[in-house]
Amino acid sequence: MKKIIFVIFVLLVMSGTALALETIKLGVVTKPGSAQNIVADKFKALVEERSANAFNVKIFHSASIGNETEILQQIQMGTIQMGVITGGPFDTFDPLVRVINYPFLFENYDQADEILDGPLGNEILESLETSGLKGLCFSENGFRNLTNNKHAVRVPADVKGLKIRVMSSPLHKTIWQTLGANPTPMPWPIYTELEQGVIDGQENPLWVMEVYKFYEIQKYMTLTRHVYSPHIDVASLKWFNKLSPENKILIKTAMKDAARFQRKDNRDKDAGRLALLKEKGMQIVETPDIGAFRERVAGLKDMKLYQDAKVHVLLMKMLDAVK
Ligand code: EAX
Repeated sequence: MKKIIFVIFVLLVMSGTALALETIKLGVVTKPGSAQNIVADKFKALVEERSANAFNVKIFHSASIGNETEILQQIQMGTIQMGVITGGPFDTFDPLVRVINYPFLFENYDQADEILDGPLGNEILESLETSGLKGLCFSENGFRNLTNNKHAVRVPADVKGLKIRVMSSPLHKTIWQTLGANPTPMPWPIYTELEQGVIDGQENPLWVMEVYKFYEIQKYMTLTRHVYSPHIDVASLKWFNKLSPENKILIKTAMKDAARFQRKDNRDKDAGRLALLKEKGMQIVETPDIGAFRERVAGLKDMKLYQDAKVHVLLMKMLDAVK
């Protein structure tokens, strides 16, 4: 009997060594079914499979470990290893990220992919290292659209005085101030604030209106597509630097594959979402006067937000690249 117990003990120790299980904690603020969660779930599946379970990814969702700013701080410190975080809140960590959230920068998905997957996108990912973050790649929230509960918005004048929730980002606040709204920065989620009328509206891609059921509490939507909102998929630089060369490649490749998968998934579902939101009774302005909106915010590039030399140079390169 003693012998059998000893053999089982030895086998357990051996299998434990062979597996060398390492847990990767990954944070997102959104709930299952959201764009960020689709990236996270796919990344988990790929990494666990490709490492034969040497890595185990534990996803903390629905802001259970804090809002996006707080998750980024934990990643910087290395208390959690990874996150799929919306572009907006990076603004206060690294102003260079502001460049990709510039209003009306990208016209379509192809343009966004070409630039973000190219050298200009890479410049932003590399810059994050100064903030202790390893930028792996971009996945997407998508083009952001305005919703509100007061009236239909067709031209910038219709925005005047609307209380709009924005992400914690000086840029997003300035965009809406410039358009004449009354922007309030607030972390995600915001259903209760919309329901109780603390704010009149918000802006987000179509999937948010569906997954978070904003059609129940927001009557009007305008396809403003004012900002293309990527997620930046990041790891703790401290943690990432300690990985073996093979594991660095494993993590980076799995995240890139997950991001590619999610971008396609998001785009494939867009038309169906618009139909669903109409069916649910939202009044949708599909062709607002984009020219007028664009003109109102055209002066942003000359504002203080973009005056840091590095930020300004990159913005000019981006604006040139999308011409
Ligand atoms: O992804 O805070 C935001 O508006 C984000 O877009 C939100 O997390 C949904």
